[in-house]
Amino acid sequence: MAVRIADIKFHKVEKPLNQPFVTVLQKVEEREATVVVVQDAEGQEGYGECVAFSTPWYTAETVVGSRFVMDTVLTPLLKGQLLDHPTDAARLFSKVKGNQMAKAAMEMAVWDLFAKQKGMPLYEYVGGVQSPVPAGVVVAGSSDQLVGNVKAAIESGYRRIKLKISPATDAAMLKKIVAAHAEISFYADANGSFSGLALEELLPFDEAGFALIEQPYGEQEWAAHRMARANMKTPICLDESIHSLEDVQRMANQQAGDIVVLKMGRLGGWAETLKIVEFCKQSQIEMWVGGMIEFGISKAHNLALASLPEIKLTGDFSDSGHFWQTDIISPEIHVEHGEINLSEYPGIGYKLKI
Ligand code: OSB
Ligand code: MG
Repeated sequence: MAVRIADIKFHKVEKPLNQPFVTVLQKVEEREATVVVVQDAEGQEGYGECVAFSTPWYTAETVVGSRFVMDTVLTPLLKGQLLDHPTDAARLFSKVKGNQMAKAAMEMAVWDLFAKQKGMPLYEYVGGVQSPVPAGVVVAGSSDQLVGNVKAAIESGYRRIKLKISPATDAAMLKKIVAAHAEISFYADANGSFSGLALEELLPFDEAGFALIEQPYGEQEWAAHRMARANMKTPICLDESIHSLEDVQRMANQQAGDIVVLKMGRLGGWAETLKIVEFCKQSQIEMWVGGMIEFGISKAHNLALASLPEIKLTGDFSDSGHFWQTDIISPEIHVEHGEINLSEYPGIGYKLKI
């Protein structure tokens, strides 16, 4: 079944967060994103969301830069094309360097459209089986807010909580929080804030009881991550370091990590991500799906990814209401008893509401 990409449209979205999201990297108070709509000849629509931030604090891409690339570089490559398979989109984009978030937004919209043409939920179209998907939330901010925020998350039903850490974090206090909630799986995310020359700064966090520690060192600090992995009992998980299958292979070859965070925006879309899932399955590397303060279009794609049987660890899946007063999809995404039911409608299964 071939799909003609007859038209491509973009919508700018901008919303304040319910609460400022404060990490060592950035204070985010407002989120901008670009929604991509691809249309086939019959006017059926596929949706993607570009997850680049307003400024380049997490990856090098930005809202304005990614829009430029989507408009002037990627649209001419995709518009009017007759695609036999959704992987054709990534192939058409392959001569463009970098710009994974821009590519992913458009490529993911194409996957949604193919699933809709087949009349299948996207999660089934990609081979997913797990519904509901377990929910997971991130708790950031200063240490005096931490205890209360963790308590609130548990009361909302979350069974997996990610805490942001940095060298300034009191590891002994986190150890107490983790010990007080034996039924909860706690992850720690450092966003590369530790110095690769000072393993001793990180070691106190090895005693805190985290299920994993995410990205203690910078994106390119493979040797430091290898050192941490060799000297710690807590599994080391890489987020910012992973831009492609090649990076996952490097992690494996250099024994620089145990676990990979999958983010389709950072990886350029479904095609590259599915290659990584296959490699990790063969190499027995565990995976989970990460979030980036996303709106519902992106989250719906992420939920479909998390439904794959190879993905065993709980990802960043919070309720639409966690970050937003109102999300951009209908219905919104809801956490019930610590889980999210996947939509059974074709494609991502949510309507765009902007
Ligand atoms: O490092 O995982 C990260 C948000 C923006 C950019 C990077 C990260 C994050 C988060 C938020 O941790 C997770 C979420 O959206 O639920
Ligand atoms: Mg992270």
